[in-house]
Parts: sequence; C-alpha cells; structure tokens
Amino acid sequence: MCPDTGKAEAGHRGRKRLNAEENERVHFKEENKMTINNQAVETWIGEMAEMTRPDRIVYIDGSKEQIEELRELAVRTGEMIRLNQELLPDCYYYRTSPKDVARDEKRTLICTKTREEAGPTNNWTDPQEMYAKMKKLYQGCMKGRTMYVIPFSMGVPGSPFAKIGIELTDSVYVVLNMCIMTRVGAGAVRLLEEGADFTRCLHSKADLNENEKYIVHFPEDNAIWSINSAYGGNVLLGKKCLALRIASFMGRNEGWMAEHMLILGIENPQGEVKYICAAFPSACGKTNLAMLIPPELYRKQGYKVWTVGDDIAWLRVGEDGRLWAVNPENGFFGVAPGTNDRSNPNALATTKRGTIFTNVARNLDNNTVWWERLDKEPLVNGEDWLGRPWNGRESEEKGAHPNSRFTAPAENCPCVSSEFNSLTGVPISAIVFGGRRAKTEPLVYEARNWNHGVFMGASMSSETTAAANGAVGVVRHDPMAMLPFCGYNMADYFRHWLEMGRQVTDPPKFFHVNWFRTDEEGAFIWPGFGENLRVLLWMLDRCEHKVSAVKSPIGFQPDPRDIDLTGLDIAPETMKKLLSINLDIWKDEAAGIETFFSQFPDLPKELAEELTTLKKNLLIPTANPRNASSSIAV
Ligand code: GTP
Ligand code: SPV
Ligand code: MN
Repeated sequence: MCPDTGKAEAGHRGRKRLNAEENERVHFKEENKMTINNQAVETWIGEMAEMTRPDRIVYIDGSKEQIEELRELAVRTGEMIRLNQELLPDCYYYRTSPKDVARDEKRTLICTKTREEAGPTNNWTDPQEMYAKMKKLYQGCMKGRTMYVIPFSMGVPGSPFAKIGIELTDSVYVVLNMCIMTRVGAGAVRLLEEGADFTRCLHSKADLNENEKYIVHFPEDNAIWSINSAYGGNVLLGKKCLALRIASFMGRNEGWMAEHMLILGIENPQGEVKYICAAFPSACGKTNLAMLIPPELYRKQGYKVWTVGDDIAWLRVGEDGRLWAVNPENGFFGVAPGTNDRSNPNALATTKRGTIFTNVARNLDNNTVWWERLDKEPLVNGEDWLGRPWNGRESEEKGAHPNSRFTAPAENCPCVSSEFNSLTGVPISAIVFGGRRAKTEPLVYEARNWNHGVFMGASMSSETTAAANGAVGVVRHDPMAMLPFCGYNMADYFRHWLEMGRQVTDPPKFFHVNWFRTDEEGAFIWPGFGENLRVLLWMLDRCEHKVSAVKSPIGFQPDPRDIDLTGLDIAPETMKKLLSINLDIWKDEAAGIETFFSQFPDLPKELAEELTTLKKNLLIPTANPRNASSSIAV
C-alpha cells in the first residue's frame, strides 16, 4: 500500500510506511510559511485544492532549511535514499516505478481550441473534453497528502526573458528537483505580487496508473496538467512542458523563440568568447557538448569552453540585430550512463554535491551510485535500478536504466559560464542542428543562408533513444529536435523561424553536424566528445570569414584540411569519408523529407523551395574539393 494515500503502491519499492505519529512530526518552521499576495494565484490554488483535496498545503520558498526538511521527510518515508554524505554531500537516490522511466510522448497532448492549431505532429483532444476527463482523475487524488506550492521563475527574475510558473504537486521528489532545475522562491513571488502572469502547472502522481497517465498542455490558458507519472520530463513541469511547449507557443505570439538547444561559449587564446547554440534530439549529446573539455593541444593554447545551458535556449532579437540567448533553467537533468571522467568530467564533477540520482545503480559497498561506463571496473556488490541485488561481473542485464539521470545544480559545474545569470543573455554566432545518423549525414556542413538553415533544421532526422518510451534506434524526422516539444502547429513554427530570420539583421550562421556516423562494423568513426571542438572551431572560422568552404548539393562543406586533426589518429581518407555524402542515399533522404513535409497542408513556401533546390542539386555530382571554381568566397 502507498503510505500516504492508502492506495495500491504502483512503484517506489522499499518505501516505508509513514505512521501517524511520524506524520505529525512533519512540520515546517514558522518562518517558512509564506503567502503569495496575488488574487489570481490564491483563487487558482483554492480551486485546485478543492478538486484534489490535500490534507495540507505547504508553500515552497526554496530555502536551505526547507529543502533539508523535505529531504529528511523523503528519507523517512523511504521515497529517497540518502547517499554517502562524505563522498556525495547532499546527494540522494530515487527510483521511479519500473514503467515510468522516460517521457511518454503518446500520453503528451497539446489541447488547443482546434486540432489544426496543434498540428499533425501533436496529440490533440478538445480542451473542454480533456479538462472534464482529468478533473475526474484529479478528484480527491491528494487526500492524505500534502500539496506543495512551488513558485518558480524560468530565467533570472527581472530578465526580459523570464517567465513565471507555479507548480502544485504532491511529490516531494518533484519539489526537490524543481528546486535544483528552476529558480524557486522570492524572485518569482515578488514578480507574482507585482501582478505577473504565470503558468498554472498542476501535477499529481495520483496512484501512478500508467493507463491514466496524461501530460496535457493548454497553451491558450497558459496551463499544464500532469497526472499518474513521477518521472522527469513528465512532472518537472518547468522543463519541457513550460520552457518548450508552452514557451514556444508564447514565443510565436510575442516574437521570440523557445528551442531545444544547448548554449556554449568558446573562449580563444585572446580571451574572446563566441557563443553557439545547438539543437540535438534527446540523448544525442547536448549535455556533453555543452560541457566539452578541449583536447590537450587546445587547452595548452588557451582555449576554454563555457556552459550557458545544456538543454533549452530562449532566443530574442537584440537591439543590435543579433540573436541573443538565455538558458531558462538553473540545473542539469542529465543522462547518467556514459558519463565518466574521460567522456564528460565536468558533468561528473557537477554531480558530486546536491544531486538527485534517478534510476541509476547503487554501490552497496560505499552507498554511492554507479552506471554503465562510469568506470572500467563493473560494480560487484550493487543494487540495480529496480532495487535488486546486482553483480556487474555476472549479470547480463544493465545496472542502471539507459535513461537514468542526475539532477544537478548548474552552480556546481566547473565550466559554468560567467554569463549564466546574465539578464540579457549571450549573442549567438552559430546555430547547429544535429542528430544520430549512421550513414546519411556528414560530420559537418553549413547552410547557405537563414532560410536554408531553417530547412536544414526542419528536415532533420535522428535515431530514437531511451529518453522517450518506445523503440530505440529508429530513424524519425525530428525538426529542430522539437518534434515532441512544439506547443503548436509545426508548419506555423517553421513560419515563425522564417519570420525571425527577417528580423535578425546580423544573423548567426547555420550548421549541421553528425557525431554518430558508423563504419562497416557499426563503430563510431568520429571520436566525438572533446574532439568535437575541432568542428566547432571550423564553424567559428567560417563565421569570421577566415576559411573558404566547398559547395556541395546539401550546403557548404569544409575543405578536409581546414578541420585540424593534429594529435588525432585519423587518416585523411577517414576524414574524407566522414565528410562524404552518398547521392543515392541523399535522393532517398530528399524523398523522405518530401513525405514528411506533405503532412503539413500549410507548409511555408520557402521550405518547399528549399526542397526543390536540394532535389535539383542532387542531380549534380559532388564538386571536387580541390577545384577552385567550386570554392566559394569567404
Ligand atoms: P537529453 O538530456 O535527453 O536532452 O540528452 P542530451 O542531448 O543532453 O545527450 P547527452 O549529452 O546526455 O548524451 C547522450 C548519450 O550520447 C550519452 O551516452 C553520451 O555518452 C553520448 N554522446 C554524447 N556526445 C557524444 C559524441 O560526441 N560521440 C558519441 N559517440 N557519443 C556521444
Ligand atoms: C529529454 O528527454 O530531452 C530530457 C529528459 O532532457 S526529460 O526532461 O525527461 O524530457
Ligand atoms: Mn541532456
């Protein structure tokens, strides 16, 4: 039985029953009691409480004391495990229900007034119908529980980019994660008291009934309702739900953009920093690229990489006509497997304090955490992500779930940018699109102009990953890595991108990358990770007109000699292979793009024109890189 509801326990194995006496001792210090002096806020909280019937309502101020009390509560109820506080201070461990381990795209809806406004790529139901259905599910679902009120800001409060939300939840795990991922408390409350509008976010884990799980967005009402999940993107409503789906809708109406992009700064030996945004689908390398450590050769020269964001960028046109970006989040919800001191030492360092680990394996020798490829030695005396005894030497199964995650404060990150809290953001020199493609996409190429860049993003495909429920490794179209995150009709989203291009008078350059090309044996050809800097530096050289490029049917490609391979064991032949495109494969690709686009009756004509150009270009043989006439001016 679930301790605080009396309902059947659908997950959280090993959770202790909380007796009435213990429950009594759960209290919050008087100074933590707060109110939000805003009639609309009070009315809404009252209505939601009326429907969900919690025993108590607790306002979250984000203070250290309150967070500590909630951690203690979670440990007492068995919801979380306190990890070794010497090795991992303030770190906790959490397991979700075994079937609640990733975003659930099938159960994620965009409920606009008309189906057309949500578009062909989103699940849609009439909002009134969905409200009615969900009200039934929410009825009394917080009985015996506490409703936590989390006022939060996406972006630094007071920044022109910032948006305010309030999440109501019955999950302590959600509260503690939101306190890492967003800016909770005073700043948001001040803006609310000044009358700021806010996104109404309601979450209940209810009884984790997977057949009644819904993550529903009502963009026209600035509201998000989520029920029957306790996993990351489904329940940390500031993240994908607000900062992408709702924000993309707001951005279209208000003239800005919400994108599934990392933001990084590259500092050159002269101390100049240039910023790049990159959109890759889930589990395709955003966190890793954002925290990249330059290869030794570059470190010695003085190159540095600074992390502004690893997942979401909000972009506006500055007064100078450039595109400026902020990261609306305050922490990282990163993929654990594969993170180690060679692949991403910065991410690993970020998780050493104040981090919540979800669905990784636990090392019982020292009460720390473990996941696949953390180190060379397999975990021997462990517990897998399902809580079963696990010995990595003997077990055929994985210790950590492939989508197991860490939630870590950005301030822990050794390479966090000094601009992380900037109110105005950072100016963007380049926008990069990319994904996992075994064969089709070359290592890198450049768009001819803004519209071609939009086409490049709109026609992107990538292999699916464990970040969402469903098959893994299936190639699907994922425009701008936003297929699961666009809060309105994707044809209108493309139109908005094109419109933004008309407003940006000093535009960034667009590039497409693929770190995941494989050889005949299926092994990755490009070493990736830190070495990706070599490709980024070529991009910046292009932005600064320092190198020429070669025309190809799909865009401008580097002269292979312009990507520095010093110190890498990559033969020039291999580089050529990485940059090559196969015209037959690309003809199929173009046909696939045409089919994908055909579902949008209202596709902007600019994209149809770009497709026509691509098809025309594919009949032309690839230019010889050494042929001067095919080089374009810098
Ligand atoms: P989300 O948090 O789901 O949005 O994922 P993400 O885009 O931040 O991806 P992340 O950086 O966590 O990487 C996902 C997986 O890809 C990890 O297992 C990484 O080890 C792997 N990966 C990241 N960068 C590279 C790379 O350059 N080359 C290769 N081969 N693998 C990479
Ligand atoms: C992703 O899937 O892109 C994530 C994880 O970053 S989640 O927050 O669950 O969406
Ligand atoms: Mn990530």
